[in-house]
Amino acid sequence: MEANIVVMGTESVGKSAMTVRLLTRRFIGEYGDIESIYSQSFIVDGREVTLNIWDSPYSQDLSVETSDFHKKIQWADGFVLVYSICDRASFNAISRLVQKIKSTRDCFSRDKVPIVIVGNKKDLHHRRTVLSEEGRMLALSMDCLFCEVSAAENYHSVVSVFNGLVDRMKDAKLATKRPLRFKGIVKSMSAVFARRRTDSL
Ligand SMILES: Nc1nc2c(ncn2[C@@H]2O[C@H](COP(=O)(O)OP(=O)(O)OP(=O)(O)O)[C@@H](O)[C@H]2O)c(=O)[nH]1
Ligand SMILES: [Mg+2]
Repeated sequence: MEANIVVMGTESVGKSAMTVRLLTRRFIGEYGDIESIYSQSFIVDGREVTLNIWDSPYSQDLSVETSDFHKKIQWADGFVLVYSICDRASFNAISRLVQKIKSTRDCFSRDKVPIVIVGNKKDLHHRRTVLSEEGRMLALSMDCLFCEVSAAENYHSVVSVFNGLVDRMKDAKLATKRPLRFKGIVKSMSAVFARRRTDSL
């Protein structure tokens, strides 16, 4: 069983921090400009589950119909769209990104697209410029999940983002009555991560 997840959002919102936190439980502070697809396998109920997570630095080209953007959209089973609660522009970019993903996906399939919108850097509450309620309302209006997290301070909140997304991906497959690729994944990703794993980082 395998699921492809793309992490997107504008510059320095914490895409790499969240990805690395999920895969290693650690927050290392600086992440550079590395573009990677990280694959991590877990043994769940005796079966192997692999999450392939594509993390890349923000590129202005997202606004253009680039082949790279299309490649990502086609490849993904689900999307993690990140903004920073201290960066209004990063929040404003999210709705356009959702629209672009949905319109691009419509060309390929009629499936409901599993998306989670994430407000990161919750620990910087004294610098907050985007209210929780704004994030929640945006997600509701675009039929996406919503979470606020701190990749810097909280591992479990990051796990819950991916946990929610995996649930959504399962629902999407069920709704379209396509073969269920995620059958057997336990509800709690914390339980998954507590088990034996093969790190690729
Ligand atoms: N305080 C705080 N800082 C964070 C958090 N997450 C990330 N950062 C910091 O924000 C900066 C950018 O984090 P990255 O993970 O590199 O951001 P990114 O979205 O991957 O950026 P690009 O790859 O350049 O697009 C780094 O200095 C991180 O240490 C968080 O939850 N809280
Ligand atoms: Mg990055």
